[in-house]
Parts: sequence; structure tokens; C-alpha cells
Amino acid sequence: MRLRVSAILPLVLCAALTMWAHVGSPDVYFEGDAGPYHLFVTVRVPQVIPGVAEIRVRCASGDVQTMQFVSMRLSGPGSNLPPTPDLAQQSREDPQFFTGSLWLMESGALRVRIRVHGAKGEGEVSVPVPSFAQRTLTMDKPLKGILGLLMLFLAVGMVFIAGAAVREGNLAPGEKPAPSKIRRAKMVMAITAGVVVGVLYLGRAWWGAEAGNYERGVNFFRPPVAETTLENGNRLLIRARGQDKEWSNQVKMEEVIPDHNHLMHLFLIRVPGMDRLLHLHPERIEGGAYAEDLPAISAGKYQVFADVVDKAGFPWTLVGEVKLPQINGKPLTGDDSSWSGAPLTKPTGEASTFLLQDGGHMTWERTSGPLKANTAMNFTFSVQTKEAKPVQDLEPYMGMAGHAEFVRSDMNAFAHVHPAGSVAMAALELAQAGVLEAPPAMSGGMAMGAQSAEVSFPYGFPQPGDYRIFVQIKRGGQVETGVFDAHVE
Ligand SMILES: [Cu+2]
Repeated sequence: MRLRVSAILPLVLCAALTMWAHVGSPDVYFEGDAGPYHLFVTVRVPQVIPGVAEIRVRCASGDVQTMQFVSMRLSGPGSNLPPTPDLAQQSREDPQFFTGSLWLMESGALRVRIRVHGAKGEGEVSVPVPSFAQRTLTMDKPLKGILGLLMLFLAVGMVFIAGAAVREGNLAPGEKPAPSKIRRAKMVMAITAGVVVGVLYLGRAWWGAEAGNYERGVNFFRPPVAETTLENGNRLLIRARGQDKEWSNQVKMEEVIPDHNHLMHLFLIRVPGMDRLLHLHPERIEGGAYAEDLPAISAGKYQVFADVVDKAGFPWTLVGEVKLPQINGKPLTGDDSSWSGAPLTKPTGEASTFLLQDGGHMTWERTSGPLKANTAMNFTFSVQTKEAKPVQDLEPYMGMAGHAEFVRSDMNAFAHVHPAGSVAMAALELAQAGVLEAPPAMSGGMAMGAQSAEVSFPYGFPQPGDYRIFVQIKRGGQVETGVFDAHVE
């Protein structure tokens, strides 16, 4: 019987192997340098763990000869003991394009190390990959039926084989079994049946326990709930509650690490129209809670997304909703910013220009035609002065050329993206520990942003639907927010 259970297990696992600080946007997009080589990396994470991640890398230059991928832990034990790397496959039609697949064997903060060899020598970069099971895949009915029948056949077969062995085991050819042997055979069959039922029962219990563990793992990595309370009229308190009991034992809100200058990036988006956005940075207070004295806010229901990165480098987005009254509040300070304007419209699908609050413009430099889900793209936005000239004075905003928030109209997808991609910047910095020569994680965005009138974000919409993209840049000490609506097929 034990044989039976273990024979079924691999089949079930096969059926299961067919796919976050972000919400509903698990794939990782990254743009950056591996030594002298500029890379654009997409990691499609599996829905179940263990599972296979697909990696695609486009090189900016044609001088890359070979590329190797390996996955390992982002930090802590084992993070500098990589297994043997896999050689990436170079596309025949497009030699600047490399692909490969990697097994992700465990959940948590992992990284994919990419080692490049080419005409300019060696280069290396590590891309942080949050690895977690997104759901439990179910077995399909026909397979369930076949396996059930096989199990029944084997179970019944076992009983009859035991009976036959006792009854006819040492008979000479043509000899009839004695009545005593027939009686013993019946008894043995009854005992075997009991044992078979017992083993099946234990197998089922074991299976149930395993499935329960897996389910708890899936819940563990669901976005934690942002529990909010409003104190003294304008002080917003935020506490995280995991979807699994174990969460708060393992992820300590007292120990989150700073991610581009702040422990928490809090986004309040008025729903349903997404006509107000606040991007705030609450301070940590006693007991792992976070607090912010709110600026002026118009009344309404607000969606809460709060990004933090835990000490292992795993990015979490707390998700919640809060009803706020009209708040007169304090003026915005530091890196805090806000925007208000028109609600989400039916997107046109053409390049669009947005009037900024300072009278300048932001233009989404997009190719016309439909936007497709799960397609890696470079979202490029240019900024013009009131006189329609390219601006000369973009300055870093929290160390980067820009920050973009991609939000689906039903709030089921949210990603806070930078010129380096959808990876959390704090995790990216952790990931570079021990690479050949650590490239400054933020260089791309900052250096370009300081001179250029453009900012671009590598990303891909995770699912079809309507999205609003908030693009935040800084000019003359002021944060400006460009807002673009997109329909994705
Ligand atoms: Cu940001």
C-alpha cells in the first residue's frame, strides 16, 4: 500500500507543476548593468513552489557570448553557496536575446544571479526574486478518476493475492485446496482488507496534512492586511496583519529595512475613480505600527497600499481600505507628495500628454496599438516645460529619476516601479552582496534622470484590464505627478 501512495505522489506533483511587494503582479522586471553589459531581465515566477521560473534577458549590446543563471537565497545562510549555474540559451534569430529556466525550490527572498561573459570580459548582476506559491493547483477530474480506479484495483488486488497465496501457494498441479486452507485464506483476506483500509486511511491523513501545510504556505505569502485607525482627526496608524497566524512570528514590522530612504511607502488612492493619490512615508512607532500625520485630504474611501521590505529582503505590500473625512491637515513635507485630478477614463490607446501642476507636460512615449498583458515593455515618459521644450532640470526624487505606480481599476494589481524595474530597491542592494564587482544599484535611473528629460520604467501589465499609471518626478524641488490611463488586452 505504501507503494501505492508513493506511486500517486509524483503524478500529483506533475499535475501541480503547470504558476510579490506587489499585489497581483508577481513577475520580476529589471533593467541594469552586469559589469560592462546593460541588461533587460524578465523573470516569470512559477505559480507553485517548487516550480520553474522562466528567465529572459535582452542585452543592449551585441558583444555578449555566454550567460549563466543560478538561483539562490537573497540573504542569510546559503546566500553565497550557489549550486551549479545553468547555461542560458542564446536565440538564433536574435543573438542579443538569452533565455533559460530555473527551479525555485523554496519560498522566500531569492535572487537570480546572472553571469555574463563577452568581448568586454565578465560581468555579474543579481536580480531579487520573491518566491512563493500563489495558489494550490487542483487535480483535474479525469486524472482523479483514473488514479481512483487504479487505487481501487490495487487495493482489491492485494486482498485477493494474499488470499490466493495462502489457499493455493503450495499446491501441486491439479490438486484441490483443502477446506482448512480455504478457511485460512478467508481469514487472511479479511485481515489484509483491514490492513489495506488502515494504510489507505493513514495515507489520506498524511496527504491531508501535507495539503494543509501547503495551503498555509500560500496564505502566508498573501498580501498582509493594512489595519488602519484615525487618531486625533488626522493621525493615521497602520498595523500589518498577516493572512496566516505564523506571519507575524516570522515577519517583524519592527525589523523592516529602509527602501529608498523610507521604511514604508504608503499610497492612498481614492476609489473608485482613482482621482486622488497620496504618496506618504509613515514613521515607525511603538510595537511595529506606523503613523503619519495626514496632509489635506478630501473625504472619501481610499485604497491603502503600503510597501515594506523585511530584513531578509522580501518585499511586502500591505493592502487595506480606509474611509477618511475631509482633513485639513499639515502641509506636505519631505518626500511626501499628492495629486488630485480627473477620475479614470476609457483609455484611447494613443500617445498621450498630461498637463502637470506646474504648467509643464508629461508625455507617454508609446507605440500605438493595443497593450498586451504579460509583455515586458519600457514605459518611457518625457517631460516638457510650459513652452513645450524638453526640461533640463529633472532632479532625483528619493534617489531615482522617477517612481511609477501601476494600479488596476479593481485594485487587484498594484506595482511600485522604478527605472531599475519592479524589484524592491532595498532587495536589489542586498542582492548585490558578493557579486564580481558590485554595480551601484540605482546608477541607471539617477545618472540618466539628472540630465535627461525622460524617465523610463521596465514593466509588464500582469493581467488584462484598465490601469492608471501614476508617474512621479521632481523638478525645482517640487514633485510632479503625471497620470495616464491604459487599457490592456
Ligand atoms: Cu519609489
